[in-house]
Amino acid sequence: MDVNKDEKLDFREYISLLALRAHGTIDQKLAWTYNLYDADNNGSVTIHEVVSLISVVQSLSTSKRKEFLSDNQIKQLFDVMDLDGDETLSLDEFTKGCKENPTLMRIITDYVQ
Ligand SMILES: [Ca+2]
Ligand SMILES: [Ca+2]
Repeated sequence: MDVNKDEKLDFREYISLLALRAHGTIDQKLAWTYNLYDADNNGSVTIHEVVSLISVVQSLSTSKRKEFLSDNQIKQLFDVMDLDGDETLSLDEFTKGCKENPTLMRIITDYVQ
């Protein structure tokens, strides 16, 4: 995954992804995934960032195993995770939301499983 936003997966990113997949804890994986969702790196994740990342992942996906979500379903999941209702997800909300919802966790962390 393209951590440094240069639109290609460089060797270092690839190695860190492999290491994470092999040795990362759930919290590390979720923190890494959260950074991926935070496209503008401002430390919070908006519904637009979630929708755009999930659509990219879904459009790239060729696997039948992956689940496809409509924008509306994504919005519902987002609202469930947004505990304080400020329309953005903090890392804490993101981590909690994923842990409490195994289906969501599977969709959201699919790249790091
Ligand atoms: Ca952001
Ligand atoms: Ca929030």
